[in-house]
Amino acid sequence: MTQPTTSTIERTLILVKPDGVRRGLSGEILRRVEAKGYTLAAVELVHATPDQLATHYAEHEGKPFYAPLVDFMLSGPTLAVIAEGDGVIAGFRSLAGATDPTAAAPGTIRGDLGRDWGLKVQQNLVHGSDSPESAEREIGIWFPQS
Ligand code: IDP
Repeated sequence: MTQPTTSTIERTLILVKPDGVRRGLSGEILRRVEAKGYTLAAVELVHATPDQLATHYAEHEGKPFYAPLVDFMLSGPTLAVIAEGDGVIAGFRSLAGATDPTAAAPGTIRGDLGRDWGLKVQQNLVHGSDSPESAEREIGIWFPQS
């Protein structure tokens, strides 16, 4: 008798933020995503616009870190990636580690590669969608042609 299998193939939006691109870490970050077994479905270097960032970070508008975050995201190109795989949404967030690179666990992208920037928590190398709804919304922002 064959066991029923449950598969949760998903897609997520990953961003290598401007600090990651500037520091030449895009390849290392994508290597970790692929080594985990996820597939890269689209990769594009994007210079974000203020409108794109206002939509992407709408939930943070009004918070003290919002303006510095948007300024930072405008400071250079971002690598936008669609990754696919079983459980990739939670799986990539686990690979990324805690938001603050100083607190992120060793073994994670932010824990291994993120620098202690003092109060500049926004420079934490990567973004990953946090739910299927966010993933579809964010993919539409960064890959409007898709
Ligand atoms: P996440 O990226 O780990 O999901 P969120 O809480 O969704 O974290 O915040 C989005 C982004 O906003 C973070 O990745 C980080 O760049 C920035 N951010 C969040 N909290 C702070 C803060 O307290 N200070 C500075 N930047 C922050």
